[in-house]
Amino acid sequence: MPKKLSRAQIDAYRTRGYLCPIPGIGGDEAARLRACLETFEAGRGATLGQMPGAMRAKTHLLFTWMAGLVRHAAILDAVEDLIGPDILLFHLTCWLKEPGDGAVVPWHQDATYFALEPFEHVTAWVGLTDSTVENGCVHVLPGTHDAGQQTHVQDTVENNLLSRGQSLPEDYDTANAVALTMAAGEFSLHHTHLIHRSEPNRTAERRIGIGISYVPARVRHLGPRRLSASLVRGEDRFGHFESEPRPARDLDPAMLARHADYMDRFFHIDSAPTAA
Ligand SMILES: O=C(O)CCC(=O)C(=O)O
Repeated sequence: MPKKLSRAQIDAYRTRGYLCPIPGIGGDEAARLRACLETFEAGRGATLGQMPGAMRAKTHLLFTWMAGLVRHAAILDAVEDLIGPDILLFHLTCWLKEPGDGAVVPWHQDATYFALEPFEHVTAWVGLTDSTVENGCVHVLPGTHDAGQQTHVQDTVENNLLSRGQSLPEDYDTANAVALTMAAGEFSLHHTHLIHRSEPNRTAERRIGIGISYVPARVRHLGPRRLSASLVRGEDRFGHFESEPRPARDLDPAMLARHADYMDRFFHIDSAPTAA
């Protein structure tokens, strides 16, 4: 018996490779989490401002409020319906798009960045603001996950938010694309092979989404380094990853050191899979 999704939604995910929008943490909780993020940013002062780049990844290790979000039942129940009860958080990215910053995300598949197998990783993208076509929401190409891993090239697009810049060379027909619009507090789910991108924020407000990459505990990383992951539900009977602790307080020096270590391991992944 599924915990949150209907059988029709589960079938739709298998066929189209995504679901959106899904009721999630709610607008009030999204506003609270946004305020946590922006209080931290304000504390850095006007010149430093925004969340620094290195803290936008694996942010669940640095802040208790982010550690709570990634374990929220409204998200995990849906993820469990797709990948089962033993769930690891493999990676997290804060996708911040400021008004006028021109930031884009070119066409890509998440699997390119992760070198995991089997290809069961699912990304939950949680809106802390509304996500609209105007403010640069994610667009997906339905069904493209079925074709497996595609060859990416090193991208030269300016203002590319992708960490390693690998993207798909093809200019896909956007007539087939679906805009994943949602209200703050809702979320989407997409498959690791689903082709997607996002355009610049053309509004006067920032757009904030938290991309949370979940895998079943049976999934392995293919590279030579031992990577880390957080057990967020169930049991890890495989031990394929070093277990990340949950932060007890914000910006704990011990967790900052662990974060730096785990980030270093993650950003040295160099073995993108070539074929599914
Ligand atoms: O938030 C965005 O604009 C892009 C998100 C994305 O590419 C992802 O979650 O995989």
